[in-house]
Amino acid sequence: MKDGKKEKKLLDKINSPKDLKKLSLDELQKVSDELREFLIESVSKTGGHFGSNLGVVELTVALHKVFNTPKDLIVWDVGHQAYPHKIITGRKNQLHTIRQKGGLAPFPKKGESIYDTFSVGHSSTSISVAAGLAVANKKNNKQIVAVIGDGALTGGMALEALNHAGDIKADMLVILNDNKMSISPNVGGMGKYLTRLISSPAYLKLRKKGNKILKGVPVIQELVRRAEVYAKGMVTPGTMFEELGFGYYGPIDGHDLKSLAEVLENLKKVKGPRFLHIITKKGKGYAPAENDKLSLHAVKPFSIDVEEKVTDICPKKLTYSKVFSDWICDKAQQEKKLQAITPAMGAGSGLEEFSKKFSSRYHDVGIAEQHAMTFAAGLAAAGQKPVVAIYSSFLQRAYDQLIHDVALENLDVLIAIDRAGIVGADGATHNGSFDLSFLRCVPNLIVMAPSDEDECRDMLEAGFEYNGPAIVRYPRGCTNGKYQNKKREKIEIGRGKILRPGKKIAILVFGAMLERCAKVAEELDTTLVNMRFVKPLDEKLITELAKNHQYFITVEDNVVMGGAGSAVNEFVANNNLNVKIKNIGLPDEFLAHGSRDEVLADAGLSEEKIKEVIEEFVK
Ligand SMILES: Cc1ncc(C[n+]2csc(CCOP(=O)(O)OP(=O)(O)O)c2C)c(N)n1
Repeated sequence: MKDGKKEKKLLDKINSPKDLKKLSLDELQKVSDELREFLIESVSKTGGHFGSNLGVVELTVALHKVFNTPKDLIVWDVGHQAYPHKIITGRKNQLHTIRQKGGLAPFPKKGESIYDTFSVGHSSTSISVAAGLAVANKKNNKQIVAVIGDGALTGGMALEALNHAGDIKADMLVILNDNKMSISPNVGGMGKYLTRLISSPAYLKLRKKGNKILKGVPVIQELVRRAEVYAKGMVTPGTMFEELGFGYYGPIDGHDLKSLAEVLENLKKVKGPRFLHIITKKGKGYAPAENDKLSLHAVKPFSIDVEEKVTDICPKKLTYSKVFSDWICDKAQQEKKLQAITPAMGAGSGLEEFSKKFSSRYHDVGIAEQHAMTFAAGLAAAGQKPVVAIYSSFLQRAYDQLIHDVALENLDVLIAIDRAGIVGADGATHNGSFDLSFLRCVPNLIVMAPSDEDECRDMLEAGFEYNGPAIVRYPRGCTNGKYQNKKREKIEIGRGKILRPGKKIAILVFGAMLERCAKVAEELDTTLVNMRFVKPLDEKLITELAKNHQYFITVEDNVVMGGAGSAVNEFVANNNLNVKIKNIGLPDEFLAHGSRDEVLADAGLSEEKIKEVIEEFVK
């Protein structure tokens, strides 16, 4: 405070990266500190991604100081760490709207800002995108930078891209932000390799010499010398990246702003594929996030002063993930061949307890959905009983593996799909809007959609006992709150259930929209059917219903195109059944972020909208 007035913050004067250019390194350090403070304050009120953003504050400031954005192109991998980037690129005053309806997108989004080079959300894409941009940069007048985490580097795509970009000598810089964490601690040989790089005596020796790079004189000669040294294979650090065709630099401290700025400035002058390894701390600057990196990867609103953990998002009800967690722990007790697989989403998928109780049968394979699926196929081929826990939108990555390696061989794999349908705040990249469409056309699969938690558990059981590939797809978040550990029901494969008899109209519901449809059915006095199976479809039930109903209304939280309702349409048309059909489901568009209920309502899946559509249709 000066003269009783609040001192004006430097950060308040940063409305675009241009404003950073005029500042000294000391001032930039001050901007970083203020940015971190602002971030903590803002995310504590809104919730959102947290630890990763705290970890890249200095890197983001240095990048925008050194590079000439938006002409130079920065591609963020996943993009969950792009809040500081949003703040510096003119969106500070909107940060409080992030992830909310009409507010800033959860990840970089092309239409949102000229500084957002590419829309992201899914992992391990940045090096491919950057390679494409580099090849297209014919005038060679732009700097292209990909920023990728050590978690994202475990994704196959990232490695495929390194392999290619090095080979074609793409003029680009890859910055590896190594914090030893994915959402959970990072897994696998790549992480161990990176650790070895940092701690090897050869590296430590080289680092002393390499300090010259930081001093910058004579920069180019030094870099050329190092490149020659590497080329001759005389030093080990960086070997893998060097072998792939990248000049490897680092590791350096990613919180040391001055060094970062100098190294980036120097690397700007080097041509070809460059790989800079920086070391950061996830959660940097907020002790609870530093200490509990997993829980504070993404947060609900919280009180800054209280060291609280992220509590269950459904305090009074269970989440579907918890239902899965309970089921799989119970089942693993009885069934020793059960093996659980997650592509880096153990906590989110409800496998934390399993990982502690059955560690030898728990497989976090890294951010590697394709491998997760085919690894499960291998286990099943050897007589094990694999359960792949996967988010709907990430399953998109493993589609060929599901078809070619699991379904074609009719292997006994249970796929538990979490976050099916609308996810809410994570938005379009994370919505599980397509799974029913892309799954129901695959031979040998059975596809179940539970309408509540009891059914979810019973279906998991049925899918596990079924001898072949089985899918159970359930939504994000809270269940209906009825889980009573009631007597378990044996789910009959391919059979739906009439829940309420009515007149003229039958509402055929697939999955989580059942509860809202039950109210509509009551109000309009319609028949209500819990279809349970998208595949095999209960054709017998549909044939029976067609005899005494004029109208079918199908409801699902999947795109209408090719979805569960389409399966009913096909059956009705092919069998010349005398009913008129209306399909209610998600529209043919990418639905933006908002709360789950807001997005569902906008898509026409609120009780009111469903009722309105039915009334209009049967008028
Ligand atoms: C294809 C895909 N799988 C899983 C995820 C979920 N996910 C988001 S961030 C993240 C961890 C990324 O770790 P890292 O790249 O090391 O970044 P950090 O969070 O440590 O900064 C994961 C698994 C995703 N976004 N995309």
